[in-house]
Amino acid sequence: MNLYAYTLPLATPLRFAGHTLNERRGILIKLEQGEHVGWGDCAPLPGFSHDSFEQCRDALHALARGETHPDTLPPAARFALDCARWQLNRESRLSLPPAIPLLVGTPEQQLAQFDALETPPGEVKLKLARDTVENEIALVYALLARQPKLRLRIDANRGWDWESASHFAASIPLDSVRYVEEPCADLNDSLRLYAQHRLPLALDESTQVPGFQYESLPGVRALVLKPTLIGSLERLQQLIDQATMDGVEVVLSSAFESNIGLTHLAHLANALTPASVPGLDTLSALGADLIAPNPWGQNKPLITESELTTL
Ligand code: OSB
Ligand code: MG
Repeated sequence: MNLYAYTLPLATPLRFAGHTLNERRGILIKLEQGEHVGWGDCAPLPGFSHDSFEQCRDALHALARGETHPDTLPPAARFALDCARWQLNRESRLSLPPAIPLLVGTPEQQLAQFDALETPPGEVKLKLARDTVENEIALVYALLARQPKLRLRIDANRGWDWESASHFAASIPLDSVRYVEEPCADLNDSLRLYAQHRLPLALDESTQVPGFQYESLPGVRALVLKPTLIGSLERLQQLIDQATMDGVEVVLSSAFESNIGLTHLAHLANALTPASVPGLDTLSALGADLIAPNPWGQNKPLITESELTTL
């Protein structure tokens, strides 16, 4: 096993829960077995992940020295190891899943990003609960005026209080909403949005609390699962099985991994959640590719293996 540290420039800074990121740091794992090579990307996201770069680095060093078991790795490190092993054992061509454009920033910026899309998408993901509710309701209507059949995945990242969320839910056409991810800080408030307004819900942050167990909740249409935050692919598969058996969709989602991690996520979505379209529109934020050009055709400078720092 070889370990490399990488740092990728960000086109614009990323902000999560008070953290401002000006660059994206991560670790690449390289496994070799005969002719076969498997790469894995360990990229915990500061402000969102519960594990850190340093924790993952120390745990992977301990693993390389044979001092620890994969089961004890932090999630991002375990995800990288499992992907590298997965790639070692199967070399397959990637068919790219359809894109769900991720709109970010102020309502004006999100609208401008939508207008700049080359092909009008059937579905987009909006990041809301960042501006006034009135401005965000206006954004929804502006998008629907441009494309009446547009379906919305909305992510509030727990940013609304009950009054704001409730006002939002009562003011928009609900048949345009596929789901709202984590509207309120309190899960009971989110569940109440379905009970009172029939707002369809999705869970993201709620699935990342340590010891999370799948349970059936009225109004929850989807689990948005980020393999970088879950870690073990076996555990990911278990959650997918439990949700699917309960009629709840699983949408795999990225967290600004490098092209290496994001390519694994596309493979995983094809293999594990073939009936749903994953949310992977995070590559354009990153200023370079690692090891090989990304399969999305985004043109970026390439950082080769020999240019990476051995960890
Ligand atoms: O909350 O879903 C989130 C990316 C990084 C951190 C958190 C989130 C995201 C995304 C990824 O929204 C894109 C997607 O899910 O479509
Ligand atoms: Mg989310």
